[in-house]
Amino acid sequence: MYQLHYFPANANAAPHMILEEIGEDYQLLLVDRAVDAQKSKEYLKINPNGRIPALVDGDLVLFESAAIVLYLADQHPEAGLAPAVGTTERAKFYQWLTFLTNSLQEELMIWQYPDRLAGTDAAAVEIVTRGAEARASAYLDVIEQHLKTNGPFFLGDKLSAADFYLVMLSRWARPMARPPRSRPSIARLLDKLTALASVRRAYEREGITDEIC
Ligand SMILES: N[C@@H](CCC(=O)N[C@@H](CS)C(=O)NCC(=O)O)C(=O)O
Repeated sequence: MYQLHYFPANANAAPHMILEEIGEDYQLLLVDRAVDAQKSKEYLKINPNGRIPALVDGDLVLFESAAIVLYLADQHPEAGLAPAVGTTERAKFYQWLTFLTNSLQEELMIWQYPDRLAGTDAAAVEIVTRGAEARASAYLDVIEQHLKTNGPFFLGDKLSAADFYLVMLSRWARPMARPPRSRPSIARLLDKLTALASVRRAYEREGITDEIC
């Protein structure tokens, strides 16, 4: 049975929604950030980066949420969450999922934890925070433009794992001056996704009871 190491609404949320969408049995294992369990000796054996999430599938131990999402989508082609390998649709799917994890997610992490780059210098923290928010906002504008022309989902009419990934990041980005939902085509995608039982169940099982994003 799959085991997903998680903390509520952390980077496990996208893999978790995918697990729910697939409908396979899985076990949730809390990594309690309140006591820095992600840095414990035991957890570092699972993810040497001390970061959440990690997926265990028998002998396979995987970290990086996008890699977990891709793995699950490929293991369960019947769920139809990723286009067939070798197609142009698959290439576009790689593009958007990589853009989400590599560009938007990274900028949001800097925005949320500016001190990790700027240290204790308040002025530097302010500069890093503002810069990261501006860059994340520009990435969201690119997504909005794409969804406006080609939506409602990243791959047009076809739901894919990339759409679930945007839900996870949109929750994190809610406190931005221009939150993701202020963009109409992103809001349309988020409305469709948060209406799915799989998405609601994943957050509920993590103990999230407020509006998802
Ligand atoms: N790129 C990684 C990022 C993972 C990550 O940074 N997770 C955060 C929670 S959202 C974490 O574990 N933070 C704890 C820490 O940095 O100590 C992924 O997508 O899996």
